[in-house]
Amino acid sequence: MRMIFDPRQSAHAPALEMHNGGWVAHAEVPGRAANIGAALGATEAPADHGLASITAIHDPAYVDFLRSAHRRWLEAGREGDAVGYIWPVARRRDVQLDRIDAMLGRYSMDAGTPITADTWDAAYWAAQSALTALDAVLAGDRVAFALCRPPGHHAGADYLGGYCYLNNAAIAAQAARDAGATRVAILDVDYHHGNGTQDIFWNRGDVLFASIHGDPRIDYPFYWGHADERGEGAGEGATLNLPLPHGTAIAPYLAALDQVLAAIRAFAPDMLIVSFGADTYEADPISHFAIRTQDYAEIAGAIAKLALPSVIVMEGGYAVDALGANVAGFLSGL
Ligand code: OKP
Ligand code: ZN
Repeated sequence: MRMIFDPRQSAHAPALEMHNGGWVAHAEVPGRAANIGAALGATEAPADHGLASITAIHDPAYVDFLRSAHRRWLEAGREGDAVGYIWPVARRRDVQLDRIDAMLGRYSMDAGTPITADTWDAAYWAAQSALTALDAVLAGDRVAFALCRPPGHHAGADYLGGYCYLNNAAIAAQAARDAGATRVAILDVDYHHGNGTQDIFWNRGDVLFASIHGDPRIDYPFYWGHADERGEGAGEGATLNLPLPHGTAIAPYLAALDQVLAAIRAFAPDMLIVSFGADTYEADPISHFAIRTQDYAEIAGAIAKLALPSVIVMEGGYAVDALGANVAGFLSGL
């Protein structure tokens, strides 16, 4: 299996995130990719597909913001990482401002996703890794792995959040459509709901978004991922959410996965994108499922039975020491 990663993805290293009322060390660390890379052996660098595949998903004004935010932060006399402290209340009129603090609010959903001097490059190359894994599958490989870091599934068309800046899975799904796939399914098995991916494809019937995740009534990202969210317009029924309770172990997890896989089969896609997070792991420091290292191959085995050309895109997983083994276990089951 080809495994794609660019060393420039490692330069992004935000210092702090707002967590439960205080600033704590950021959980989405470069060591995550290092641990995965060590477990997988050699990875290959992505090809540069340019900006067009990114702006096919993301608002160009948001992309400009991402590229310029840290410079604007420094120009405003600040130091360290750029992070917002004010957000427009939902449905507030869209005032266009270029003050960095206003822009951070306009283009973010939380205070856990700082922008460093290296964030744009890292996010750009993570997206290129996803696009290069897609190339492998379009060229006939049954499966390829993009070691995306930073992750992507919380990022919307015009907002960052949840450690995510560019939505790697959505960018790959759109590129697959543009390369001729008629229907694309995105299966999100990160612990957290992929709100950005859901938002991006909410009104579209050509991309199915199906997710199993911690119940958003009690878990981040709270405002998305409830069982009654099913898409709208042409996208009605092309969003599927299965929230599960804290403590979910492999048996009920596989039962939920069976439901989701049946929906994917019924959708009859030409291509599968998997947003894979290993934060369903029992010892994950910020999540609450009870999946064991040996379970990941079984989860992947069930997914592999779809027998679809598949791009695996890395999302979360914060138990850094076990991350490589969990990812390697998952990929072995494919
Ligand atoms: C990113 B991914 C706030 C903690 C919430 C955000 C979690 C982002 C997870 N007290 N942190 O889906 O793994
Ligand atoms: Zn997650």
